[in-house]
Amino acid sequence: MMDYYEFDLAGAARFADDFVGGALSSSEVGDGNLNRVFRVGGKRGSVVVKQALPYLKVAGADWPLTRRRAWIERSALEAHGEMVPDLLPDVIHFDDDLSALVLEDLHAHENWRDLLIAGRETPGIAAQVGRYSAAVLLGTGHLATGQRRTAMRRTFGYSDLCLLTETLVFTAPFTAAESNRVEDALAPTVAALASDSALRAAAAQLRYVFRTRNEALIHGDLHSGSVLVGADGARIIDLEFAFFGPMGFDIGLLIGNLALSSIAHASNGNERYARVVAGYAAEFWNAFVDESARIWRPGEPWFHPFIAGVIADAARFAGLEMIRRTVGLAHVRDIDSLPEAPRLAAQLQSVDGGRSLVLGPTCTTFAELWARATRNDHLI
Ligand code: ADP
Ligand code: SR1
Ligand code: MG
Repeated sequence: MMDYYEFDLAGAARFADDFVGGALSSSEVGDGNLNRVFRVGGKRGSVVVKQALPYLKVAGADWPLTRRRAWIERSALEAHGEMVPDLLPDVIHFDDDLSALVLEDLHAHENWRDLLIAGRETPGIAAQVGRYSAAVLLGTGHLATGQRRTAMRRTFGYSDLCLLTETLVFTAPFTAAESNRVEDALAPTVAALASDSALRAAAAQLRYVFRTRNEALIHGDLHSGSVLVGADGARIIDLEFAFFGPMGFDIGLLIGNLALSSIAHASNGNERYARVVAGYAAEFWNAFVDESARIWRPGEPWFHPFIAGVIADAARFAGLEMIRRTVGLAHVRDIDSLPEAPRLAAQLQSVDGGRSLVLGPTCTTFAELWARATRNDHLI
């Protein structure tokens, strides 16, 4: 039993010493919102050390947050790794007392969000993320054997991280909460959100779906920043929000983040790349459908209704994600990094597109979802 302490560079190096054949270098690589992430190099290569802090890093010590998330991340990496080992980093070591993981260092990989912001092409990545989603959602969902699924459901209960999502995704953006970060020019828009009783009711209803629909072991935070991209393809990281929840949440978050990227590029005059991102979103969805069809159990006659249910849910969750990433606590750099005029245009369009997804008629196809999200049906 080792008492918890927060790593500094030297602490991370000591912790990883055995896994690199003697640590020679240590640096901080994490730009994440929640945890500290270090790279430790030694005679036998390098590893990544990810440590959970007892609070939300981006908000500081005033916002306590359970360190149990490190255990959830390790366990979810193992569970999802059984289905798609090629798409996840290896877990080399885990220390529950120190809430720290030693992970395979994906040093030759770049963050997908960074690549999208830079307007770089990432062929095949969206399809791999779609394959990941189908494999893990169907593999831990209704296609998993009864006993295994029951055991997993016991392991991955509704965590404090889910409560954080309830606050940041489903509640704060619609209640003018203090934690929101809003540009002055958007203040009237945010006031309108808070007095939009239909929207507030829809967000509360979706929060109920998030709480109660235990469909599969979802990633729980599947945005473009949770995907690393290398010459050998995609790796999905950051599984600390994993729990048994609605499949459409993962699908909606990913598509919602791609919609924000596409809107950002279109607002900034880069219509060509906005179309490229629209293509990635379609590729992600199509790969999800194709892989789901491949692993669907023969004899189950309801594949099409299943897919229709996923896209309908995904559209609603994508709408919430687009709104909260614009006026909530956790913004996206895709939009925040733009010059003022295109930034404000992109923010307004994101709130507008998000609202239309949350409140509009049920989406039955991906094309409908994308057209409503981006108000740009010519992009696909
Ligand atoms: P947080 O949970 O704090 O958001 P992440 O797991 O998203 O942390 O990691 C933050 C950043 O650290 C990633 O965007 C990436 O740059 C880097 N990182 C995380 N895991 C690895 C890894 N296995 N290999 C290389 N870099 C990594
Ligand atoms: C404000 S930090 C919290 C957010 O970062 C994580 O990646 C999740 O998206 C969470 O909502
Ligand atoms: Mg995280």
